[in-house]
Amino acid sequence: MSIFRDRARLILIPAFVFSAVFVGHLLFYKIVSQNSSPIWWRLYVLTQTYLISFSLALAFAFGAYALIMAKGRSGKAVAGSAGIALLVWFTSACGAPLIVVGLGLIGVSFGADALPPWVTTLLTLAFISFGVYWFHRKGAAVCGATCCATSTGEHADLYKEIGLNMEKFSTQQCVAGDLYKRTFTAQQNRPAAISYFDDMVADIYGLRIREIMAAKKQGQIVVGNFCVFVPEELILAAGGISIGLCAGSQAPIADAERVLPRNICPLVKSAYGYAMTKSSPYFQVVDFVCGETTCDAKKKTWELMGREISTHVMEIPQMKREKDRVLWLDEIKEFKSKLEKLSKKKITAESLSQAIEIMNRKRAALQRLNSLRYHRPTPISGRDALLVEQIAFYDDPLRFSEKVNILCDELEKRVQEGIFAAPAKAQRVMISGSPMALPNWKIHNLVEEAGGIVVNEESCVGTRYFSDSVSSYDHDLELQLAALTKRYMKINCACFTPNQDRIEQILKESQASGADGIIHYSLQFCHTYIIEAVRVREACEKAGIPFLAIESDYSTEDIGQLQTRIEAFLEQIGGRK
Ligand code: BJ8
Repeated sequence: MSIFRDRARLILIPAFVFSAVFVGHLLFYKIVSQNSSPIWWRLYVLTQTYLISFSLALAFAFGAYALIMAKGRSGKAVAGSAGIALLVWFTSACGAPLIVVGLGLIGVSFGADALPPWVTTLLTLAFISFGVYWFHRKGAAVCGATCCATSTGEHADLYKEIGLNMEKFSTQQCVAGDLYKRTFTAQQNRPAAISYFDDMVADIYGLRIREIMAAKKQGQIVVGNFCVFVPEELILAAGGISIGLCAGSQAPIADAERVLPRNICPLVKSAYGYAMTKSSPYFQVVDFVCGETTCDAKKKTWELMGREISTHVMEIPQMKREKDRVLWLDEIKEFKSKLEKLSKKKITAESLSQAIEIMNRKRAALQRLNSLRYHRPTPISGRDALLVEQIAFYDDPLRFSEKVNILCDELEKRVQEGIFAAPAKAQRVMISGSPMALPNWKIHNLVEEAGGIVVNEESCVGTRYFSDSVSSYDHDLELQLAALTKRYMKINCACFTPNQDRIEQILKESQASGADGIIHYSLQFCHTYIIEAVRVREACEKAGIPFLAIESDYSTEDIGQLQTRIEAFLEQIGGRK
């Protein structure tokens, strides 16, 4: 009877504490979701992480205490139990250590009947260690806690080596982790092959950075860039690694605004904030960054960026005449020389041909994924497709292409089996405009939470990045450089004038993707896209395509207002069908 009572206590006390925390957590979420201020979200993430962890550990301590006292065990056993509870709390600051505590409880429960306290303690410790390890390695993507203290701890040696500002980094990643959880894991019926990309995001500041550091030690150079105009082929041909450094996070903006004016585009502020606070592992591992002159915000920021990191600037023409093509070819050649000097490697026709082949393969995989989205109904959500497109800027290009093709194989099968990401009646939306750098998932989230589905991005994380291939010309370097120039000059960024090609491209993609309407997305203060939206609207009106122009930053402040506008837009599209 007494054993039964003790065991009941063991279960009931933790269950009661856990339920109380769970209900409190839901109430808090309710308050926070109605109040979108970033401070509230930050508070929510912090309490979620620490309160739940601490409460579960406390529950564990109660249970263990109750059991050990009931069995007449020594004070040492009780102290051991409390110590374990603290360890659970300390090591599982991930926010969801239920499995860890569960294993610990089983250890105590079984051990206490037959074994001496020190064996029980050791067993429990082993269970907990295994639980923490398992949870962190396999479960991080599930909980979305890219931020967790354990993750930071696991790579502490690496971060020390690259001189990362740990204080800034930890707080910034906690916010991103929670955002990831809300955006992706809430979705139903995701393709299994998306798990590679989930895992990649979950450890985006860990394994990939380790890989890059290992490559650097072998003599490879690492080049950061901010624009799809920078020819990645040349970086690869010089034996280098190319990393997209455009930033989509609100977290470093407050720091950036201590230097930069507030009224410039958040992409620039976010990237500069990471560089100046040394809080992004990617900025810490690059040998130099390559900026460009697409807009005023960027070109003036490079002057300041140069104080933090070695910076090379490419002059991107603003028109597409023959003399502009000549200028761009010249810029490409200068970039090539810069890479050769740094890498101490000559770029040859052969190495460039291989690099062109790698990039073409990557583009073909992304094109394949995009064309699968055009199926009605679509087999993959816009959020998942966007995630893949964003990871394209970080991952190893060959491995990335292989994983995208595996995903496409699965999607083709889903289409045959009739498994889709949204019902056929869901409103299909194409997003056009400014790039959405990781972790900017705001608009996709709002559209898909409101019942629509995003089927295409006419942007630099979308079709502008992977639309055209480069002709290879195996043995002639000059012809290869001319082919690169030609391919990159086809990118229709709003920085060009006139830019009729972009308008035509938008209409073409809208038709191909079967979009029911277009949302034109401009980053706040991005004058080129905001102004060009006028012409896109006119073209859409003429073609009878429903159109909505949105201007937004990375904060959560306009979410309520955007939600209302997007819901009304989807209703408008729905009514026309
Ligand atoms: S080719 S879109 S990646 S410049 S930074 S222009 S959003 S104000 S990013 Fe871009 Fe190259 Fe063009 Fe593409 Fe506007 Fe911000 Fe400037 Fe921007």
